[in-house]
Amino acid sequence: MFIKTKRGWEIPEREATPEHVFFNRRRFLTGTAAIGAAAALIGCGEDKVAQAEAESAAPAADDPSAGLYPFKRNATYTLDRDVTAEELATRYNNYYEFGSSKRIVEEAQALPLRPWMVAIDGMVARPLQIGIDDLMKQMPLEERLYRHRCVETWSMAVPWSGFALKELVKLAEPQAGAKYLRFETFMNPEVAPEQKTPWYPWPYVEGVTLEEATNDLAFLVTGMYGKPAPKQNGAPLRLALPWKYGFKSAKAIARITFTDARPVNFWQTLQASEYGFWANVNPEVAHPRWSQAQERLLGSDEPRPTLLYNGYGEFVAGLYANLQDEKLFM
Ligand SMILES: Nc1nc2c(c(=O)[nH]1)N[C@H]1C(S)=C(S)[C@@H](COP(=O)(O)O)O[C@H]1N2
Ligand SMILES: [Mo]
Repeated sequence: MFIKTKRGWEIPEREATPEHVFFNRRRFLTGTAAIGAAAALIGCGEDKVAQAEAESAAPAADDPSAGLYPFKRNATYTLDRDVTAEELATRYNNYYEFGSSKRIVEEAQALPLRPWMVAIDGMVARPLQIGIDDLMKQMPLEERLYRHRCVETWSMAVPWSGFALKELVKLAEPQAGAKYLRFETFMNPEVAPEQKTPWYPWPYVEGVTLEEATNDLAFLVTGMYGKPAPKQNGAPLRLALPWKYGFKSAKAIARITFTDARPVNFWQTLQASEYGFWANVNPEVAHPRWSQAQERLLGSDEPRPTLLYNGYGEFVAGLYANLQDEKLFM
């Protein structure tokens, strides 16, 4: 964040990184990591950085799922805007395990994707440990065009590949008392050194209600742009909850726990006054530090109006009809 490699489509850093504003100060006071990273960048021209990223961002040639792509597109989900250029959607990321800047492509390549076990446990008929490739074999694979809206106000539109979360719920056979799903990202400080920092509540945790999880729109992502997802976008398994702010869409999921206790998510643990459990997109409910009325698509400098539920009200508004006392929009 100290050295800015400016590109036309980038949102000014002061607008684009508010999620971690509080914590950077502490990081600055306590650590020299950021200074080291900045020094490394000084010695490295933009072209070289771009080239290194291009080489490292391609899905691994030996990915055993590569032959399954592309998946058939589900025509139910259509966009009101162009699909974001792949180059932008796969180079401008939030992935705090690998750093708090938007340029973590190179760092993320350290994550090994196989073997990748997903634990499905808690209040289910039979707790399960399943490899990602076995899981994909059992799921109806499809492609969906979804909008994505980060709480920081940038947005994109992506062709995600994967399967409906409700299909995994079926596989898991939740017990009668299960009310929530809790998602946990991998924990491995050796490959994700940021996980050694004490001021973040690792591992990254997210959660939804069982009712949200079985809504048609809730999607588990394995790929994007007709290929396995690159590591920086959350391979081999991430969420896409397009009616919620982007932080709900946890990356690199290693555990899914069915529970009767509402999960406390990563950002809520850090700053409960700014980030809650529901985090549904609403242009009229401002974040405490900025307005949510508008957003900016990656690749465009034009602000455009934010949509209630990010434009997915017809699918999800009914989930919240009886929850008006909850803080649904933060
Ligand atoms: N494990 C993990 N998942 C995460 C994050 C993160 O830092 N770690 N960032 C979230 C945020 S704030 C956003 S906006 C999206 C960004 O996804 P993208 O990099 O594919 O655009 O991932 C979400 N999932
Ligand atoms: Mo975000």
